Amino acid sequence: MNHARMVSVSKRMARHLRHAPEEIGITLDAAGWVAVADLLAALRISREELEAVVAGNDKRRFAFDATGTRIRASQGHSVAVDLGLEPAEPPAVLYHGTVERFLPAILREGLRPMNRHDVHLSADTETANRVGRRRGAAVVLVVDAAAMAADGHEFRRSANGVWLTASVPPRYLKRS
Ligand code: HQG
Repeated sequence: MNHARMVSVSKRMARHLRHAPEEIGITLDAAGWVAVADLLAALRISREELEAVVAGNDKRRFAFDATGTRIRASQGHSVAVDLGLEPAEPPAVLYHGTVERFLPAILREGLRPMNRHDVHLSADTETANRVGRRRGAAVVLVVDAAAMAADGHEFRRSANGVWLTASVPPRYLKRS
């Protein structure tokens, strides 16, 4: 499969496994899983193509279950799913990539999950920069995750290494 086709299938998978399963007639279970056979039929791709997309995905966005019969997105959902992730102790500092035009609102009301379930945070500034750049000139915010955890905020880590939390009040944020 060439690169363009990999990206195109990956984008369709992200859309349907996170946001709009009904558009292709699939249903996610409570934890976000769908039968691989159903996804293959709905996307009209082969198992080999699916495996190539999952293995070749730059962010490892998708994961098979232990038996390889089900697949889900590892994070980023807007539909209601419970990924079943256990709370985990975050690194002392986490990062969030955004853009200048959102800063006044973010510094006033904190980071909110917007359309997704959780605020997405990165363990390194490079990743945060990349996330911010999707929208323009990236601004990286430093999150005092140690203080948040000490104050009782819960963090979870997705299967592909994204740190998730419900919200980040402004007092834990500063510009890098
Ligand atoms: C901003 C991609 C105004 C926030 C990435 C962000 C990530 C606020 C946008 C993953 C705000 C939400 C998630 C507030 C937050 N006022 N704006 N109070 N609080 N925002 O896409 O973090 O490629 O839902 O800064 O790599 O950009 O899809 O979140 O700019 O890991 O796998 O509101 O999506 O991964 O945007 O990105 P998003 P995000 P994938």
